[in-house]
Amino acid sequence: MDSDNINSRGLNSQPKYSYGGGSASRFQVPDDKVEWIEDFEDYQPVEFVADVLKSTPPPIWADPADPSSIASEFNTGLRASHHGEYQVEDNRPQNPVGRTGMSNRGCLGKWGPNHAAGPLVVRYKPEDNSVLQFVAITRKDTGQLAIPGGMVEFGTSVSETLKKEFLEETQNLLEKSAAEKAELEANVADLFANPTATLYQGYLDDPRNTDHAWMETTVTLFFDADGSKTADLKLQAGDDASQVCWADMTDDLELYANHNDFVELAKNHILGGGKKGRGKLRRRAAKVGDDS
Ligand code: RP5
Repeated sequence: MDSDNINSRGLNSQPKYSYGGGSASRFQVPDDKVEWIEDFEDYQPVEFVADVLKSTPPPIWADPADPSSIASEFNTGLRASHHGEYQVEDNRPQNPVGRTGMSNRGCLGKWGPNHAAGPLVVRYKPEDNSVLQFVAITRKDTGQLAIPGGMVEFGTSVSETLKKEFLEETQNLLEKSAAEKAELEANVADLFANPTATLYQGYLDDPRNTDHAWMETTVTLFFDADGSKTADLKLQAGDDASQVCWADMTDDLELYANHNDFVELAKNHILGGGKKGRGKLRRRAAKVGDDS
């Protein structure tokens, strides 16, 4: 059965999310009780706020603990969802896909949508050009392979975030001198000035999602068809990444969250194949009211 919020309900076979060293469990939500319209009288989500959000004042990237002061901003501007208007109950935005077994924000900074951006940089494998490869990181938090990416901070754009996260996680930009930074930025300028396609914008089945805070992402494809724009890239992990590599885009990849779907979309886009990944994501979008 194709059900939603698999990672968001903690039902995956992936490593359990550690919430910055703390641990948290979720109330078990059966497949047929995910959608809010289904009665679930016994539902008792676990209220959880990670320690990192509890400092006074809260971290710069986080909302106040009490959402009442920002309630008028929900469904507007940077707090809007890609899936249309979400419900707000008792000043808490409601996850548009459904129940997750956890209430409050978990370890996410924002109430409601937490917007991210992920650059999918793809080339043909130099030793075998029947194989596509993408720049993959190993995440420090779960140890899983993933598409690079990060949060779109208020005041920055998706395109800035795509380049910034790529440079920080795959080029270790934060540890470089000013001269080295300038060289690294120049090295990717052409690649990032010419995105191939926006592959996806919307809800992400991320293990950090809760009933009141969830990830949405923009995944952008940068396909270097002749290898010229990535020839000089020297991969070096940094920031949230412990490792970085060119990973073969094989069918048996096991990536963080539902990043596999985006690799599938990229393969279909480049190779003009079937609509497998696209269809799955379309069903998710349809369920939350956006069939684009
Ligand atoms: C994933 O988390 C997104 O796809 C994005 O890559 C990433 C953003 O979170 P951090 O890497 O900043 O934790 O859901």
